[in-house]
Amino acid sequence: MKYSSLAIVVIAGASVASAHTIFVQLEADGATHPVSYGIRTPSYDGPINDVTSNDLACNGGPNPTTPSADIMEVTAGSTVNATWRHTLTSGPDDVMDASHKGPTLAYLKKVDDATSDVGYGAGWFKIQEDGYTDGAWGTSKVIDDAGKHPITIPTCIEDGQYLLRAEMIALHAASSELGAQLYMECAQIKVSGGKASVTPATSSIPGIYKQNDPGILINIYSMTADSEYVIPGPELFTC
Ligand SMILES: *[C@@H]1O[C@H](CO)[C@@H](O)[C@H](O)[C@H]1NC(C)=O
Ligand SMILES: [Cu+2]
Repeated sequence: MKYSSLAIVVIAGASVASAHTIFVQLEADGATHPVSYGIRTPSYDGPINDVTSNDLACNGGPNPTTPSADIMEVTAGSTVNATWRHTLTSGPDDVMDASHKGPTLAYLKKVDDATSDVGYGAGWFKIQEDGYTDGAWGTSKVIDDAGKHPITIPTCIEDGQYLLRAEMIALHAASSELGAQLYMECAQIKVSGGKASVTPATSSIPGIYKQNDPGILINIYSMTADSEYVIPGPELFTC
């Protein structure tokens, strides 16, 4: 049993080296923004593996990102779609290799200037998470829905500029240390219509995950439909 699980990991790892993913564009307030508009997208689609790296916030490092001068309007309480694609030029059938199973998550950080904020550091709060339910992974739903990752912007936050960090964590090789593949990009948004009635508790990125978190260091091949998956990171913020 152990041997066959290991074999699957090795095969999956070898065949999907070029099947990573990028959060390429945002659908918000009725607009489908062009690819890379208002998003710090990288030219390379590789993951971040080191959860202690500053690159965990808005990517970078091995996947250098291009700055954007654009900021997208988002109404508090609305649901936006982060759209994921294998590369910046892939179509809706090419989101990410199906082997890349794991949770989807999203975080916000209030900033003075979304075009210049470094991203990493304090101020982040989690606004969406989808782990493993009845044998279905969050990432599989995104792949099956043409790369659409729905994220609801809380109604109770204050207006202003934010970084919206959408994330998918692929666990196909996560049974060894540094094996989890974390994919994330930051969109630059301006929220309006917020009630400013609740102040979220915030966390630092890096700092939200540990390399040995049960949701980061895990053998997903031993899971059944009834298995419980512990989504990593801080508690989900709700109004
Ligand atoms: C998000 O995608 C769904 C389909 O998957 C669509 O019905 C919805 O209108 C999209 N939302 C936005 C804000 O475009
Ligand atoms: Cu990959």
